Amino acid sequence: MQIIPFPTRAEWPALLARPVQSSAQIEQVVAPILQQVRSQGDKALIELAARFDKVDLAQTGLAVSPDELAAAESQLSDDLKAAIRQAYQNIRTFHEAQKQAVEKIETMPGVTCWRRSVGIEKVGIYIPGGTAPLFSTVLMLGVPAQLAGCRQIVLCSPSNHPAIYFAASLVGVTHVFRIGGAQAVAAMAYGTQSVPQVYKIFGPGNQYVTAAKMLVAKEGVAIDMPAGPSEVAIYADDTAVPSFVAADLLSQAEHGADSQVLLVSTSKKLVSTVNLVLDTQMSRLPRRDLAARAIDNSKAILVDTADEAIDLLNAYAAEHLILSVADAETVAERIVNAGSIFLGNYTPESAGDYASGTNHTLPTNGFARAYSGVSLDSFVKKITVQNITPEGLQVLGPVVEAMAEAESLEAHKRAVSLRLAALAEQVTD
Ligand code: HSO
Ligand code: ZN
Repeated sequence: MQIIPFPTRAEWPALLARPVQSSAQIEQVVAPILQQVRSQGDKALIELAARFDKVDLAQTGLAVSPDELAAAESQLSDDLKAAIRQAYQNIRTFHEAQKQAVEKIETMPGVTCWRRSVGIEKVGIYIPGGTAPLFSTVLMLGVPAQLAGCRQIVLCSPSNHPAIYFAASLVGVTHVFRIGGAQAVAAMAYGTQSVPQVYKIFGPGNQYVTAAKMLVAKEGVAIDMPAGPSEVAIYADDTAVPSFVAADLLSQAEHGADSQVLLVSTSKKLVSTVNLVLDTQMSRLPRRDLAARAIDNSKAILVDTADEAIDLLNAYAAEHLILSVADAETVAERIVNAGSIFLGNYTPESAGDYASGTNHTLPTNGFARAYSGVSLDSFVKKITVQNITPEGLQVLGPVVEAMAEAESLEAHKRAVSLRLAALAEQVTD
């Protein structure tokens, strides 16, 4: 891993920049796919699966049957099922606590306002195929959808891994389809003869899937967030255990050649030891080729002081931030830009990726400056409700009248004035 010793602040932006992804070309490929699915529905899905994935969906059917979903359980080891059930429970417990009781607020006497959370009726979850079957993502997206009370939860994945089906059953997914790629996003966005149309689409994917999500978002379908390559930043001092730090860097690097990892430290000794251990650990990984390519693009940055480290981490706005430093919790208080923070030597990112309870769908690419990760909120709309009594309108009405008049919106003013006049008449009657 490349070591950058003590860069100046002026050098930070270039050091922390993510590789630019040229989306225009990809959009040109994806737009006709969306169009084809929109106009031809299931027929297009079958044709595109044959062309891109070399699978015959006409033969298998687009939908995964309830029997096939139920059969997945018997194909998994008891240990894996127990682990998935525990993760499900922890994610559920953490997200359940995000529910807020409805609070009725009286802003003025007789003027009562409140907010009701309502689950988005129809949501779609995309789970990529690729080299790793991300069934953990089924839990991360399915659990909050289930808790939010989404009526239809549609899952599309080109992978038929039994753990994906088992997790889908646990979270109460209502429809599962064997569809992958941009065409899966199109199917959920527009609906086809078989696939129900949804209002919001979640989930990771390659550049084509991401481009498809961005395109349908322009047409009014909500999406979770624009997903870039996964990232981790680790801030470590001499209290950190080098082999743990190396393992955490590699756990992110093995996701893909475009993954981003960053090590920040005030300690030269720590950085050079991590670098050595990293090479040894990497050589033993089954996915070492992918990890090596990610590590090639990654940096270890030495800084002079803790304050500088914190400024640098806030400038980077990592998706995952591990603080392997003394008094990590106090340091964490000073972090204002990060998707999810992991404290101390015994909190690996993997814990959050799978099972501690927090969500692993997080803002990448610097989006953590302004976006949060997926939570229960991502699956609900908040509807405000208000109720004003006649007495309430008598105190609030003049405020509205004055403002409406000043905005030259006479009808707005009249909607109040007529009512105030009617109330005045009732009094004189
Ligand atoms: N680190 C990934 C999530 C994941 N890791 C799934 C393992 N499985 C993005 O947050
Ligand atoms: Zn991961």
